[in-house]
Amino acid sequence: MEKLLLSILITVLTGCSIFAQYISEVLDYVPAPGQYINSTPWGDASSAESIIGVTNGTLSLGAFGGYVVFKFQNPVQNHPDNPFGVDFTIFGNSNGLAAEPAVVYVMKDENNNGLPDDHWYLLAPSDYFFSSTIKDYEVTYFNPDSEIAEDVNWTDNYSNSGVIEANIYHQQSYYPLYDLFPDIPIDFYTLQGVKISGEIDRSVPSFVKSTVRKFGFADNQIRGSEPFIIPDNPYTAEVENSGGDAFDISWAIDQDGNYIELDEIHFIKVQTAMLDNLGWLGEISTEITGAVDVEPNTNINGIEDCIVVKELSDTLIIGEYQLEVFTFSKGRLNNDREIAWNVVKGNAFVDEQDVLHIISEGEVSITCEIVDAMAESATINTFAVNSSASFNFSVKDDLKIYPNPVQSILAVSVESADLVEILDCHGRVVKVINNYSSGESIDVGNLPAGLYFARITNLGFQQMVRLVKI
Ligand SMILES: [Ca+2]
Ligand SMILES: [Ca+2]
Ligand SMILES: [Ca+2]
Ligand SMILES: [Ca+2]
Repeated sequence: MEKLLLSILITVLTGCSIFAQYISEVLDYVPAPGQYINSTPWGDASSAESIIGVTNGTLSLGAFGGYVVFKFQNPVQNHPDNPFGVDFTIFGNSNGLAAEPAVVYVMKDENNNGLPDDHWYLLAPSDYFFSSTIKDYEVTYFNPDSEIAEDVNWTDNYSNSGVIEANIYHQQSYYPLYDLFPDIPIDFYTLQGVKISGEIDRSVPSFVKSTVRKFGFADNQIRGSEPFIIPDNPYTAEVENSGGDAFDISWAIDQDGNYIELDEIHFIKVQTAMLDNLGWLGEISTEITGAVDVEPNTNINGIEDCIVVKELSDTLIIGEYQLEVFTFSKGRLNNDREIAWNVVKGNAFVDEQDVLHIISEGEVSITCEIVDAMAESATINTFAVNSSASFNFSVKDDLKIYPNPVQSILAVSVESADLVEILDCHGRVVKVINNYSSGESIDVGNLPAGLYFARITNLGFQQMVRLVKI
């Protein structure tokens, strides 16, 4: 009789799924500098504790590289019956307009000592395969030694430098204070991880937007509604079920980028993945409010294929542009799928090598879909112009060419580059420099005056910078 009662009780309890598993312990919190750091409630030592047991905590990770490590009471299962393959959800405070993406790593306690001293595996996000993603990025932040807000200087391992800008809304020091973070060196410290580049729309200064990424990032998607144990489908744009950011342990890759099989994980690390700013909103810094372990539920199904296209700048010179497109099955790269491009608006076409040819000025809107699959199509929008007069290009701040404008000799602020190309305003390559090394002179004296681009390729990472020849 007792046994029967017990089994009925268990059935009722699991049927109701009332045992949501929340974060049980935060094991490490190392923020990067940021406007919320050293202040309550988002950036002091108690902020780390605020995400335990809830979904409405307040924890800022600061700018690029800042991270938190946490665990649940029980390991998180990579259960085959979890909806959409999703094993856990992390909640942030994204409103769908200002994504502040963080990448997520998982660890299995392989040596069974209860400590996160084993291997971290990255859950490869949708943007992992873009040429602009840097997998070994390192930033060193320098303490301005000020009790009030002051710009924090940084340098990176690609010879770039910049600042985390102080703003008028947050007046405390942005560099982690020794009293609150005694483990962070006082003078400077280095954070390393995966850096992604997302487009920031600054066209309306009072309304700066950071594009929401497709899947695999924290502080990216809007939250939904309870019960939080039923996750969003990460392969659809719509916010389903709990919303927030859904993660599948099966996205884990090893150091060589190969997918690995993990049956369960014990530790999760969330790390800010962008180094950029949102105008008056300040630097991009991930916020975390909690996390929930997902439970198996075979009644919930949805599409599991997805296509991801790298966005273009919001304004482009008429010319040719290599597009980057990747297809996924259950979030794992599966690039053998047949795809189809469709120009919805504008005088343009995409060739068989996925090169976009823009013929004339105006709005350009293109979609791409997987042929013969249930998957949402991807859309890219841009605006084509044909003269420098109407061209408003925001140069990415982590790469410089100088002098600019240039009369004859220019150089690129990188230690080295596999390839530097100069393109004219029609997208034609007019000069090529292989194996560029730091300080090397590039002679453009013989080019007609006008607008050009420098395209720098290094370690598979590519960037375009506008160049004016006078
Ligand atoms: Ca899974
Ligand atoms: Ca946020
Ligand atoms: Ca361990
Ligand atoms: Ca969704």
